[in-house]
Amino acid sequence: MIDFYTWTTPNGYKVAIMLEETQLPYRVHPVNLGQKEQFSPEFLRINPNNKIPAIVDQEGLDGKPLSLFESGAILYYLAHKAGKFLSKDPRQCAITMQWLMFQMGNVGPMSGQLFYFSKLASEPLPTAVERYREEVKRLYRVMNEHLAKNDYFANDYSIADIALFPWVRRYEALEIPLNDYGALQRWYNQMDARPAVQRGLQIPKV
Ligand SMILES: N[C@@H](CCC(=O)N[C@@H](CS)C(=O)NCC(=O)O)C(=O)O
Repeated sequence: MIDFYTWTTPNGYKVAIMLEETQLPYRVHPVNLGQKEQFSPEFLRINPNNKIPAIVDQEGLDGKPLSLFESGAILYYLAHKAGKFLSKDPRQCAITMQWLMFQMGNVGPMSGQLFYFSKLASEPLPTAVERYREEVKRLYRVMNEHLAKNDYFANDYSIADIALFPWVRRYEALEIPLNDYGALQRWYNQMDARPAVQRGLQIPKV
């Protein structure tokens, strides 16, 4: 059994979608970020970095409990455990990890900063909004160009697609017209049509 600590945000949805896709047994523990539950001593024992998602796999891979945070590491672990969505071929595996890291190091943090400066910041900072909007648009162009030549980020549907989808799904909140990026829109529709993706987007139920 996998204990899954999450909330209704893109990094949480990545793991929720993966758990639904793999059908690994799990139970959900909502961590209400609005109520600052990520700072509770119980949760800090699981993730000292006070962020969701986190998991505790009670069996691990060797019968011993394994506690993990950082969504990219969790996706990698679950792919290994389920034997799904990460190719065993070293070349394909490296390409999948490249796009997973691209999400973790670029699309997630830059979209997060754009959302903060355009929607949440208490004082308007046009230079920050401009900087992050241009960077996010550049990242959309990179994804679009790749997907113009490839059905998915790696060869087949993988943890790279699962990591990127919940972030690209924020395009409206970021005021980026997705239909300016035809191939990315095609991929988005394909992802959105997957039943496990839709189920994952309902977790946690709040
Ligand atoms: N790099 C981390 C980022 C996790 C993250 O930023 N989580 C946000 C929600 S999407 C969070 O829990 N924020 C609460 C906080 O920073 O206090 C990952 O991919 O797991």
